[in-house]
Amino acid sequence: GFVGGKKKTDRMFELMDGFLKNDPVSLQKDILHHVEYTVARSRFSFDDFEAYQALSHSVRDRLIERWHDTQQHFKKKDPKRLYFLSLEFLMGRSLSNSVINLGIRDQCAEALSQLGFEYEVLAEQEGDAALGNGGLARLSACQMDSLATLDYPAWGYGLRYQYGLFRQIILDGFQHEQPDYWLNFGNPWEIERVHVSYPVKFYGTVKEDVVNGKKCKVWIPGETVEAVAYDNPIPGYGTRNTINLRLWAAKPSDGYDIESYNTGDYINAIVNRQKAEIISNVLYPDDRSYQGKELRLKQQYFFVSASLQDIIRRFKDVHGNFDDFPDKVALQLNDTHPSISIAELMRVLLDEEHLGWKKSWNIVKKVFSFTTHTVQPEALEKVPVDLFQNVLPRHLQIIYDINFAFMEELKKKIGQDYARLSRMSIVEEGAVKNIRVANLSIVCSHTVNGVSRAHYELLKTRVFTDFYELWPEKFQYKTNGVTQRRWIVVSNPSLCALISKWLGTESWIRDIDLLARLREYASNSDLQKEWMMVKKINKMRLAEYIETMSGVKVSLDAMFDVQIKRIHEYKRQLLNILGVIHRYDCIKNMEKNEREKVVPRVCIIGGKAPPGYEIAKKIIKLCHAVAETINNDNDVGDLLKLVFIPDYNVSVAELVIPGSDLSQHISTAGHEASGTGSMKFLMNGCLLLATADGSTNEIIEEIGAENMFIFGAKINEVPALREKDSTIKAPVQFVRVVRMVRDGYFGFKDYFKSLCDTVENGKDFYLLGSDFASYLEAQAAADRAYVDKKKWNEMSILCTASSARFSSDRTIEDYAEKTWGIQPCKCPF
Ligand code: OAK
Repeated sequence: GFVGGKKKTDRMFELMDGFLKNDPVSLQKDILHHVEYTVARSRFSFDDFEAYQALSHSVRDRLIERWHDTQQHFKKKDPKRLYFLSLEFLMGRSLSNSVINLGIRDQCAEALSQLGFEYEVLAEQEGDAALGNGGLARLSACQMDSLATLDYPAWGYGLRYQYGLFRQIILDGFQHEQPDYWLNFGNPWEIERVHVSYPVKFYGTVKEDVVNGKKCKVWIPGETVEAVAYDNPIPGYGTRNTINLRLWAAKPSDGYDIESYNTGDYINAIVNRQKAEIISNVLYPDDRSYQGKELRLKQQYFFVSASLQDIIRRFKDVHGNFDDFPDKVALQLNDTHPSISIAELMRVLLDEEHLGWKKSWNIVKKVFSFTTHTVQPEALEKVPVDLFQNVLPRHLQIIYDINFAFMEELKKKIGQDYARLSRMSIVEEGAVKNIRVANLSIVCSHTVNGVSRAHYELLKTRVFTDFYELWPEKFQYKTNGVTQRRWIVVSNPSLCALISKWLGTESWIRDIDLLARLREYASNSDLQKEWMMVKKINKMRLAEYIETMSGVKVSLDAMFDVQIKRIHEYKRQLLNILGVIHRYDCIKNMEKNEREKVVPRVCIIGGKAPPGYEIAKKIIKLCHAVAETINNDNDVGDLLKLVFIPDYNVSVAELVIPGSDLSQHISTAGHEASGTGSMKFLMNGCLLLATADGSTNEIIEEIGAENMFIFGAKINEVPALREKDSTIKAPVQFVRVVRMVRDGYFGFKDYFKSLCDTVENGKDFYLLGSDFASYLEAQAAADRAYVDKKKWNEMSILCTASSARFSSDRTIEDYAEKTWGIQPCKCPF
């Protein structure tokens, strides 16, 4: 078209004046523009938070430009796309990450300083996006960063919870949960797409029908909720590519309940209609204990249905039929949570596209890949059939049909082995019939991935043995990784600068294998000096934080010993606390001259207990009770401190990890699928004290056992140890420290009784007693190593230098090649 004698597109380019510029002056102009017109404050008076908002909007504008270009480029090239379906994403803060990935951090800092603001202070204004629980959710966030950086044509899909993971406050040493109403102050990092919305249906009945002379099923749903898209741009580092994380929010559907409007009960009709929004209200905080809850099933189906409608629409925009679907679409199931998408895709192909069973099934089994994140059988989701029947009647039929075909096929292969058939069935028979979501996921996916080599072995030998024997070729593993962009560049700028200086390049930020070149300088005393300085700076930062949060003053000469993760019995925070009690007890019983040899320690624990998990909550209380005694004992002074860091989350991790000397990953062997915290500590030159669980064995291969403190029973030893009577195995020191707790040395005698019961009297399922002696030895070895500063520094440098294998870039490249079959699609600059 022509406007005013000019071609419209020419006029537009003229007006747009190219892309936004990133020099400090341009940034300043943009910031002031947003202060005035977006935040609506006067440019002569705005505070830190308003400056943060204005800066964020300026960064957002740049993200949007790249987002547009990337999506347009993908559209033009039409590559096979990866769709990453996850009910949880723990993104943390966006500003600090975006300015790093866009390469404009220094320019922003300079722009702000001339306006009288400090970049670091503004970055701290942002609250975390905590739309997830723990490991699985943060892994998704790291993987999105790698997908963008490596230019893969990928999309993330999830739910836009209004309440993220609860905030933890500690009153009197007890955990209390507070709602995380995180959208309160607006969210500049999302783009609301009011026109990208889909109806999602629930309930109702299924009828027989005839279409084109063929019998078929039609679902007549009873309720419709609208899913509205919120797009969260994910910028890659050192590339223009910016991918999308599309989160769905539930809104009332317009077709809702017209009847009640007509009956005159207008107010009630509105109230009822508004209830639709409940679906995306709140994240379930029960890290992996699954109870068949209707709302949870509705959340899963809601996000899956909207995502698939979106994906199919995008596919149909360019393709006339479904023949190419498996060549253009890879659907990744992040644990079993999105697995209802299998039945949903089948339903769409059968009931809406009328492709027939055979054709539909051939498509379905080629597009799904499934990654499991647990070894605990109780975490495997089971949905009661009654619940399914009520909420998703047509999907239940389809699952029955899939199961019938599977059982027939299986019988042909293994004969009438009914025990095995019933173990492998998707439908669990019994007093309450259940759908085994993991079985559904395995049967219908082309690939099942574990998250570490050890996890893969357990999947084969313990968790999914029957399936492994049937389809060994389906099973793979991709050892987890974390992104060095957030976990070094953003969270530890001084270390980042030091690494780049010694490597003579910043390329390691995209090409992590270059880190290995640091190894040759590990014993160089200049590097060691600078390395120690960086650690010192980060320890100061952490010490200040500890003092503000808990009032405890800690000595920088002490070894900072850290365990931060969700609180679970299997992760054995209790073992850590009992070890601290033992250390305290030893110090108390020492002669003066012996005390001089003690290596001072600051023991730091942080993490949230699932709200309904009594024992986990008691562990938190015990930590506070013990800390109270130790920290107020002048006789002990700086030799030992214990601090609990409240409300552990992604941004707390960014502060704590760089300032740690030693970190603990001490799960009972065979229980941690992988563990990713250890990888973040490793990258930051923090030594590990760990059991041979999850990915630790692979870490040992890279770092060398001589540079770590490994202890405890091995995975294969655990079953036999459980058989024995644990009271016989527990050493006297263990009996003594548990006694102290039981006898009320730290108060709250009655309250701690049930906690002590979990590790005494022949119970001790997680083997704290039998691992205690070797745990103390590993701790003593860490003390000895810490005294030799030169050696310690060398070990620390080697940790960082050998961490390349644990970058999520490596994980994602593995997935792209071996599981998804996708190629990079780089948007030109
Ligand atoms: C959460 C809910 C259900 C099932 C598993 C989880 C979860 O967070 N699992 C964790 O996933 C991480 C990423 O793969 C692993 O590193 C942890 O070992 C695992 O516990």
